[in-house]
Amino acid sequence: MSEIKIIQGDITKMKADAIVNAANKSLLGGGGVDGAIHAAAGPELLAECRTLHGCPTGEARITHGYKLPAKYVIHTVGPVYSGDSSDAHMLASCYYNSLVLAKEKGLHSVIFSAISTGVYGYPAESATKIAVDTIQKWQKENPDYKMIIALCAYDNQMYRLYEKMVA
Ligand code: AR6
Repeated sequence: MSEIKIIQGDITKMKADAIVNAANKSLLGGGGVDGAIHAAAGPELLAECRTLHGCPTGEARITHGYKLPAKYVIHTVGPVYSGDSSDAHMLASCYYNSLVLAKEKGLHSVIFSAISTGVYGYPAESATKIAVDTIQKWQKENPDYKMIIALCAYDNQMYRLYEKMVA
């Protein structure tokens, strides 16, 4: 019932029930995709984020999308890559908890940014494998729920990695 797609480009231009932001624990914006999402959504997004009082690593929170084409933004906080075994567990939790939240909210299409692979330094190859494995685990556990799950690559290299992992 659900499917995984790979797409490339600027996630702030993409239409879906929700896009998933690579946020930090404050949820008050930053650089990278987080900065781009806040800039495109407008100041109301930051105002709603302030009411959430942050988010621990590995968890997810949801807000409206405001001026974005996406109806909602799921904010998840990836691990800062340290080389410790807890990194993989935390990154998997980001994908899993974002999908749990999307289903709770009754959403049927979600586009993920490549959590932790920018400023937070997670090696792209292992991060994409964790993303795909975790999404597939969620799909197996939710066989009757219709969800289009897209992985958004910003550059060609990430796109090729996703292609390799999904194949
Ligand atoms: N659309 C899609 N993907 C993008 C875009 C975009 N517009 N811009 C960047 N990416 P990063 P992190 C990709 O650094 O590593 C922020 O300051 C980018 O190529 O945004 O989880 C937060 O506030 C990379 O593959 O997130 C945190 O403090 C991916 O998005 C911190 O950065 C994630 O890169 C989070 O770091």
